Amino acid sequence: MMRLLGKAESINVRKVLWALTEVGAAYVREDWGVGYRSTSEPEFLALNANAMVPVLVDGDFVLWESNSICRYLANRAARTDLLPAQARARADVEKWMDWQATELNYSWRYAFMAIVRHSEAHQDSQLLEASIKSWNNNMQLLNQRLDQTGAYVAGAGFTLADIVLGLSAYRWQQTPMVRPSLPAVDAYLTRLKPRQGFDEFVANGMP
Ligand SMILES: N[C@@H](CCC(=O)N[C@@H](CS)C(=O)NCC(=O)O)C(=O)O
Repeated sequence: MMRLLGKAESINVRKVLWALTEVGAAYVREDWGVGYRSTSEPEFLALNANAMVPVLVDGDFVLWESNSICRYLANRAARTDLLPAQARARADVEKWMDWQATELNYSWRYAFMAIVRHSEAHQDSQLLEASIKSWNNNMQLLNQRLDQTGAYVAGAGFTLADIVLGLSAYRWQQTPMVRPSLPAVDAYLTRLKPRQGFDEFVANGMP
């Protein structure tokens, strides 16, 4: 059985938990990360020298980076609905996953650490304002894209891009800050709600 190392509160672990549910794979999860076993322990560092969760262990195969793990799980289960085989369709899904992991994630980090985590190291009002602005701008871009497709991020069907961006959209919606009204993002979260795993791993009260 596969092992997933990482605390259930982590947004990156939650991506993998939702992906595991979507593909119907059996797994055991172990609590690692801040508040649990330290990722600095040699046992963990031997699996991921980056000292970050999640890590997936599948037999003698070890993988880290949440989006890569999601892609591996879809490939392993031959789920071309989640990650298409056709080059262009696949590139569209991967583009949005990469955008989430880079542009979108960079934009929210400061604001989230300040507003939700109340981090003392993130209380500069100018940096906070800049982060909120950039986060909202990125979400506006997502809203525009969802307006175009009228359904999911990569088009008419649910894909891995919706796993990673569904979690991101929920975090944005749950963070108490000034937010523009983004009806397509709100409708998107409502559209995702019936999926197995959504209530448990996404809309579970943890931003
Ligand atoms: N790019 C990595 C980021 C992983 C990451 O930031 N993990 C955080 C939790 S969300 C972490 O491990 N923090 C250290 C800890 O909890 O010990 C991924 O997507 O997997």
